[in-house]
Amino acid sequence: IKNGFLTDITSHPWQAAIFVKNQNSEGERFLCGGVLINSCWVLSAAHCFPDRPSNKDLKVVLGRTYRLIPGEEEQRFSVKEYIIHKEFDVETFDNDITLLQLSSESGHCAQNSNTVGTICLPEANLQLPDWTECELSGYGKQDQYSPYFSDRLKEGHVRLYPASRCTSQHLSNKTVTNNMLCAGDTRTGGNNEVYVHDACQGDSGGPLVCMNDNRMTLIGIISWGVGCGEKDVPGVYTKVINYLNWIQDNMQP
Ligand code: 4AZ
Repeated sequence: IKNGFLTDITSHPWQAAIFVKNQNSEGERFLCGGVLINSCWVLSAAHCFPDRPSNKDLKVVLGRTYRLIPGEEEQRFSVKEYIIHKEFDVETFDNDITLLQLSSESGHCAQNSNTVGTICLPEANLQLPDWTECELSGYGKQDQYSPYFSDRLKEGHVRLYPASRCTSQHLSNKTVTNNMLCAGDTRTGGNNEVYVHDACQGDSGGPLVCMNDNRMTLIGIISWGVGCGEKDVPGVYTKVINYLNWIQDNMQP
């Protein structure tokens, strides 16, 4: 997250951290964010898995505030299977969505606690007003040019852009499809002293969450952008509402 605030997992208990085993060596590296949608399933982005790692090489951690430091109440899982959307387009990032099924030696999936909880999916007809304020979270870079991911979970505050302001014209001529939505920090200051909140590399797969009917609801999955936190350039998110059937059909117990 560029700008934004350091936060605690207790404020974003649906946030997942996905790790992958290093090739030809010990240890694991941080891969992407994810979001817990029910006790056994995490949503993430398809572009997080370009090398199609074996399920056995993936780990999902819930309940962790510091990216690399085990939380006292964290829950660690293996991945039983993961399902990349069959129409994911590596060129445009259309259909940038993946489901991961959690498994553990105990046979249990995630258990609700102060640090672990599910996010609500939207109802099929949900249409939030343009400029609704929402939040994103992640362990990604704090600057486009930083070589490092954040040591600690951060959150950012952004507003939903109207579709008319979410076109390739607004995003360096990159393809924007109807499966994408834009959100950005609309504050203006007349100069560059405005600290624009935005997602950045490593936040991908994590949540864009908006309040609806007093429930925090998953509206987007962090997907791509042009730079991080540039004034008037929104981040691009997978439009979760377009995938409710895909999620239900692929999430078999
Ligand atoms: C990335 O590289 C990425 N500013 C994700 C989101 C944004 C930029 C980059 C949005 O995963």
